[in-house]
Amino acid sequence: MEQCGRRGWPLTLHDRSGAAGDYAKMPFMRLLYHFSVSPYSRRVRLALLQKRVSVELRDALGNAALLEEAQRLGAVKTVPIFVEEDGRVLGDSTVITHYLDRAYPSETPIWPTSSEDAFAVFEAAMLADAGLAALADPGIRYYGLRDSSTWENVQREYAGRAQRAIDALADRVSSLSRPTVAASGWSGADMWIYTFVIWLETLPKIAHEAAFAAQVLTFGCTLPPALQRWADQHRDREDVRALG
Ligand SMILES: N[C@@H](CCC(=O)N[C@@H](CS)C(=O)NCC(=O)O)C(=O)O
Repeated sequence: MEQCGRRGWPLTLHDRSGAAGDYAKMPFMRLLYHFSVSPYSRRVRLALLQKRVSVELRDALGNAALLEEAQRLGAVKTVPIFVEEDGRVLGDSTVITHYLDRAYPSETPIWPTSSEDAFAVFEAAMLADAGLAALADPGIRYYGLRDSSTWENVQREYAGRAQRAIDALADRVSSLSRPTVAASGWSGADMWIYTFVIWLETLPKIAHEAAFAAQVLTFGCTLPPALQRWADQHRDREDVRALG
């Protein structure tokens, strides 16, 4: 069991990743199928902590049985997959977090409701999503096509898109007069940017053992110091530290 927060964070995230198949015998609780290093999954884990919604974590990375379970549940076969207490299943990080805001309205919103914050928050989330997809789709999903004669052009196009999104995020966080994108505080925008930055920082460290990281690095994108400095302000948050 992973304790969320070392100074009394009120939630527990139970990680019984190794125990696929035993669950029919247990009382049902909310589940999150996730990949420990995936920014899509990690942003949902931050959102769950913000909403103080407890889940049982099932890390499907490298666990064939759990991955099969997750893929059986989700029509488009991606993680994260959120399973409600009553067994209803939702995929897609953006959708899950919008659902959490509506299903658990008494806690701080993940997506701020004021029009003052909305523009910057949704723009930042879009840039993080676009940058991540421009690297993860061709760099991981479609990397098998790299021997195609058109690969160089495709790679240049997607690397350009990713870098423009990353640079735009650096520009946005540099112009903030506070640590968070929204005036109302930590929000989905910060979760989206932070988990993307951490993923980009992690790639060179794991490239020797993780093929996907080495593949993404062939796109040659760079992480501006402004984004790392922005992330520095959040690295010690209890919820961020609880991600491990
Ligand atoms: N739009 C989805 C994307 C999720 C996604 O791409 N997840 C990756 C893990 S990082 C995945 O499941 N990859 C497995 C696959 O595509 O087969 C979201 O926001 O949740």
